[in-house]
Amino acid sequence: MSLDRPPSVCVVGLGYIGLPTAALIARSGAPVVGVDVAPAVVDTVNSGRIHIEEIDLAGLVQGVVERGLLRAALAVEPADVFVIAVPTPLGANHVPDTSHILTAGRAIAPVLKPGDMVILESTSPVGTTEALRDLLARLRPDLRVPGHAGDGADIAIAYCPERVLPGRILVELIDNDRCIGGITPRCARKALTFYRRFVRGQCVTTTARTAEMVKLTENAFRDVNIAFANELSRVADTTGLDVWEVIRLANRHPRVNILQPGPGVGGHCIAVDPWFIVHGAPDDTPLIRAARAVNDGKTDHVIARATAMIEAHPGAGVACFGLAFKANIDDFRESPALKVATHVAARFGPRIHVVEPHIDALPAAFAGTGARLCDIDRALIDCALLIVLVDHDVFRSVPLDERADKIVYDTRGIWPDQPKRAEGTPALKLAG
Ligand code: SAJ
Repeated sequence: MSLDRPPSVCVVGLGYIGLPTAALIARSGAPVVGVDVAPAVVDTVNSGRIHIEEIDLAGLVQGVVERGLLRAALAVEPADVFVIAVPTPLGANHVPDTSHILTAGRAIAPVLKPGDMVILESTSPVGTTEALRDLLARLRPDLRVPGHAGDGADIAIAYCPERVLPGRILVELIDNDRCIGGITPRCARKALTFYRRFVRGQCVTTTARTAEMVKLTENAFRDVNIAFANELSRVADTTGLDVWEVIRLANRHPRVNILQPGPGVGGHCIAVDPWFIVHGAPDDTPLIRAARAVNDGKTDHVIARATAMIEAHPGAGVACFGLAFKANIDDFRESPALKVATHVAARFGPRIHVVEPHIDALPAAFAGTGARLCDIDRALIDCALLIVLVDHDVFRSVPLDERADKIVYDTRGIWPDQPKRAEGTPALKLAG
């Protein structure tokens, strides 16, 4: 890879991270081939369109495709830099599945040449980048790989995780600091030079193993913090306290920053990544395991309280507000809200009205339950019981006069002004 002309780049995996990353690299002037296993994804991108929902991504992709800087393909092509951004799901028994990374490595190996660089971005168990290095060494014994050949290596290999939030991906890919882990310091430096093409945040170099652990640490920390908030919400349920007020006031301490309770932890990151650490150190991670159990247990707790509330008001219409795994997005992966709503729909059927602004038909999980999808205005008219499962902005905006007489189970604390009933009457507003 020469320093004067832009490197040619091959991004393997055009998902939530790969496609925005490929588009930003292309916009920096480096020609990019984006590779994906799904022909529909390849066709969509080559037509200048996108297959995922992300703010500002459609215009960016259309622009770089029209300028001939981004092209999608089904097969890996020769390039100076290869970026692997493929899924790393959890397999059975919470065992990380890195098979997609190794498949990408096998696809890259035949087209590798001296001077090339391979960067792994997928969230990975510690040691995965070295395993990728060893795979490339086995497949290409003619190439000297880093860590096996001192600084005389023919190729560079690095690990650089992303830390973006859906809905802010393009902003955060540019502005967030990047932790860049090299198999050797020379690899890290070479990767840093590459990321400087489109990253404005601080680029900090370290070892590949450290960078792998940094990514897992960030998400495991968040999971433990959320678990603490969820445990506080259960204590509040038992003691009749308002957990939202307790956390809001505790966080006024200059060194306290407790996150928010919810109906559990969803998505394909926070609920998944902690298990990568547990898998690597099963006897040393009781806290991380416990946090996972608390967060998953919170969903069961919400199901039990919602069920009790519905049973205590026979015949009343019930509105479930939200199915997505977090606010203001349309992603339902591992969504605790979806688990709660489908559970009460299976139990109470036609009484259940689902309000989810990001869809126009109920997911298949509701088939046969009799539950219906309805808009927020209809739900506020037809339903006496409101269960808030997602903190979409549109739900926050419901004024008190439209819900003052409702019985509310607010698992997200979006309506702090919801009146509390005097002792002895059914709880008007359950804590979390
Ligand atoms: N949640 C709570 N309470 C909170 C915050 C979140 O219950 O106070 C829940 C959300 O409702 C959701 C889940 O946790 O169900 C995950 O939400 P999230 O806000 O953590 O969103 P993710 O998973 O999309 O993004 C996280 C981010 N990691 C950190 O903030 C440390 C993001 O920066 C990562 O890039 C992303 O994981 C990832 O891809 O790893």
